[in-house]
Amino acid sequence: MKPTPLLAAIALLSTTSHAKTWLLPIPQSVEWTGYQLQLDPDFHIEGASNLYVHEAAQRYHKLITKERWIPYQKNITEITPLKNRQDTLKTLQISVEDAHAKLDFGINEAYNLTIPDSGGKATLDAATWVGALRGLETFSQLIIEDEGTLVAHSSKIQDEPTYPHRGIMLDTSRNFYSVESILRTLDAMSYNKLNVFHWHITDSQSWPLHLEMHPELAQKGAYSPSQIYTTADMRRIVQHAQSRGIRVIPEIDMPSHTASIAESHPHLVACVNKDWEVYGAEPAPGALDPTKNETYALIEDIVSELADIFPDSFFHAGGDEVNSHCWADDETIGPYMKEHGLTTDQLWAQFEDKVGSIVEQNHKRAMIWEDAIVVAKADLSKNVAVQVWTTTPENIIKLGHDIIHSSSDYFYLDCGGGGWVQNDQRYISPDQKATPGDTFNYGGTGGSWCAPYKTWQRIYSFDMTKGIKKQSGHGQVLGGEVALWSEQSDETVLDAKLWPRSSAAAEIFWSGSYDKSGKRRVLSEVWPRMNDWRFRLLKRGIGAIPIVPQWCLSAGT
Ligand code: CP6
Repeated sequence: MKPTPLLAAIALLSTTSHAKTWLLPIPQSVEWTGYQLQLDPDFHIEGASNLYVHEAAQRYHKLITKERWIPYQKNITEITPLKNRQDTLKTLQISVEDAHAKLDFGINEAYNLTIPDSGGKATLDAATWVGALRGLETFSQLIIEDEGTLVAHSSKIQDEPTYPHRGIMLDTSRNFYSVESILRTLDAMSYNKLNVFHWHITDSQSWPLHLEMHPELAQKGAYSPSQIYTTADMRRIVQHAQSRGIRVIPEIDMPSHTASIAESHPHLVACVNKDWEVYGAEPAPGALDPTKNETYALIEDIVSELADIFPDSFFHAGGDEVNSHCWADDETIGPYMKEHGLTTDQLWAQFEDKVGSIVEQNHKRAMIWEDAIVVAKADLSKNVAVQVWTTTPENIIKLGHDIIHSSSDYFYLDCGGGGWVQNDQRYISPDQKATPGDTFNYGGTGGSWCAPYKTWQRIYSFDMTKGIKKQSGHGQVLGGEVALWSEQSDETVLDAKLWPRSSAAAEIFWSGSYDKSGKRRVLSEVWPRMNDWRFRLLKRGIGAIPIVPQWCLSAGT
């Protein structure tokens, strides 16, 4: 799969000259070889090496012939004049080295795709079946409608992801999302070569998760009986994701963000119904009681049941935003802390350590939010992967932990981040301070806590490598995730909040913030591609929002 020096040199030339293309995310190297080929009426895809490749080949065949997409940017002709169309493209031949690799962290997603200038047979060679899926997606993006016929562009593409972990986090607790809307999101993720669905299933506001071992949790904790994910729903989501090369990482946020557990287990949750501005991060404060054995028994049940439903090797155990008063003011936890001489942070660190062991006993690798390390100073196994949302990544990496970038200033798609908290004072607008009682997150006067809106350009401008030191003993950047917290989202706005902003993230996660020659990717090159991609997503049933007035497109770009 290694590029030959000659090919690499040509690829370098063609990418640095800003070849116009509509591929997104942009492959590591693209070489246009000069021809536009008509897709044969009998065009077919061969070499389905396993069920997933077979299904994907059928999906993409249908998509290619149905979508008939006409791009706004017509001319990649600037670098490769169109030639005649006498040769048709008859076949796409797929070959896969490893058709049975387990879909998991680090699976090889590399592929080589060649559409020969002579027409006939295109080839897609991939190390694994997932690589074949990624290549099929790229192939579909090379097909457009031109003057009424479907055409492909002869090209040689060598591609692989820069980062192995490329995700979207969805919060299904603050507001509920139907299974259908989640399946549609998985489809859209696969179009963007995103490969991790981080499912923040539960939080303080609702517990939409049915568990066989503890049906009372959802019975009492869900918003309604119809807003519960059954075991069958979860298996369906995992299966749909798996067949698109997407891992599903479930998150049970704890010890904080657990007021919904109190609906069924009131004695296991502290500070429920107290003043949220003192006891929590947002309305519905509540944190699991870390001093009770019963708490850990419940966690063990939850983790072991989910470990079976979700085959991925990662399990996200939350671990964010423990409030310093919640435990200290509790009538049994407070005295316990005094007796054992423990601060909130120390008790929190102990909790994280115990939960980490439970996760390990279930043969999973724990992933947690940065807070447990940054705030609680927990000294956890270096195997724990840390999701960074406020701190400088190097602070975590130097401790030996791998990280996932989720900077709230760039990657939070609903509430979060940027400019509205200054000197510990919350601001409603640049010239108006918030006063106690303003309800943040809930759209009242404090709704602007969810500002500023992160544009796709802002997301794209995140530098995945900034401040990262590569030293032995240091952790690594596994990738990134955009996060759709859902205080002000549900499925009525799902597509609009995700797309095409998540496509901007998908490109820097897959292609990297810098191109092969070390140059930062520039928005002037990206935007026409992003625009075409937005329309293509629309064609595929994804409600991606416009990025410019239509006027800009007819005025000629
Ligand atoms: N919910 C949970 C949230 C947030 C976090 N965890 C959050 C915090 C701050 C901002 C946005 C979101 N809503 N469970 C933090 C990881 Cl700005």
